[in-house]
Amino acid sequence: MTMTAAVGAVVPFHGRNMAVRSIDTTILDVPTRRRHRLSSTEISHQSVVLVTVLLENGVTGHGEASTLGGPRWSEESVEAIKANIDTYLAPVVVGLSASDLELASARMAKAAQRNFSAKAAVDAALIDALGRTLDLPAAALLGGPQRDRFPVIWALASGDAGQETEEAREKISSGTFNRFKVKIGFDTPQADLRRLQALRLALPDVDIIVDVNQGWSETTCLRFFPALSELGVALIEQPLHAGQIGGMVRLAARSPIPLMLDEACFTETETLHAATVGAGHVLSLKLVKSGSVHSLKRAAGIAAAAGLELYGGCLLETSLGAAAHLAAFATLPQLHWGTEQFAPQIVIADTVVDPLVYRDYHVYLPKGPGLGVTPDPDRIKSMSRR
Ligand code: MUC
Ligand code: MG
Repeated sequence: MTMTAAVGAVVPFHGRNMAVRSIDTTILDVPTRRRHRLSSTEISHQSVVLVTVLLENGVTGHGEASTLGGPRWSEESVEAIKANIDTYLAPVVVGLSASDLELASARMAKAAQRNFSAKAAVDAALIDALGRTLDLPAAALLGGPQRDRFPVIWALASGDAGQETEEAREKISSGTFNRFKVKIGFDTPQADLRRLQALRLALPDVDIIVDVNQGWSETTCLRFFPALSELGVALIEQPLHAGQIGGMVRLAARSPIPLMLDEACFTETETLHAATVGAGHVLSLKLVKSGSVHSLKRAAGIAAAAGLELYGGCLLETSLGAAAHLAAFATLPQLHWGTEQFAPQIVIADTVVDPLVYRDYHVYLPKGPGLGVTPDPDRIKSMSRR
């Protein structure tokens, strides 16, 4: 047998025959409790792609590909994710063992540029199937958990300070969330500031961070950061366009508030560059940016080595996608800012029978095998796009 033929050959793992027989995709339209606004788009329901991997041993694994409002937050839409998995990614993964995670990633990288949400969902489904076959939680397969619960952040994003105050108070009194991320950048900076002032007045003691989603110019930042600082804003996420790394470097050097990199850092290379030149102080980690849990862990390592702090990001995943993030986040040596995996609480009906648990202002890592959550067939059927 030649070396080339050996690479990727299907070798049953301990006789468990974990070869991938098929990969299926379904677009789900998941209703949300309220409108969610950000500078680039707004949604009143969340759409995701459910990825189902079936192994030769009969075990199934699931992953979730998330996007936000079509190809607006990033270039991926659910329609494109489905088409690209069906046409380009599934064919290069079928036949591999579910344990061939790095090989599957390498093949997917060759088959399609970027498309990180699509790739991450296939990766998560393989991990789920692997964990279910071996009766091990995903975090155990990824290096072992260092924490089993995470301080959790809720996003205030209706744009109406009155509604947001009420929502925040309800989260605090129910013991679910007491730290908040306010989405800004979809109104004028003056209106953003008035809204933040109203929120600070109503919620004097809570941690507030803001996410501008690339909505401000450097000049606007210079003018308005001091006011954000006076309001006690703890972190400013991606104020400038993702490509304006030079501007982020200049702002980071003089900002009174730490800056978080989000849309500017998808790949490990982008993360290395931004971290090296000093374009921010914190990195938001998301599977939709990394394309696999192993790549997310490498990005976390690069950022941490350069002195950045880490934040567990989201793209409004339901419990299925959130569980994949928590498995990866659990294994990191440090996760300084906790996580914003709040979306299982913003959807009217979750995709799984056993949604994530939110208690004592923490979200808990599921304990079961694989991702530790199980899709609800009836809900999946009712949410499936025809
Ligand atoms: C983002 O840019 O962080 C995550 C939470 C939220 O409210 O929006 C998303 C995307
Ligand atoms: Mg963001």
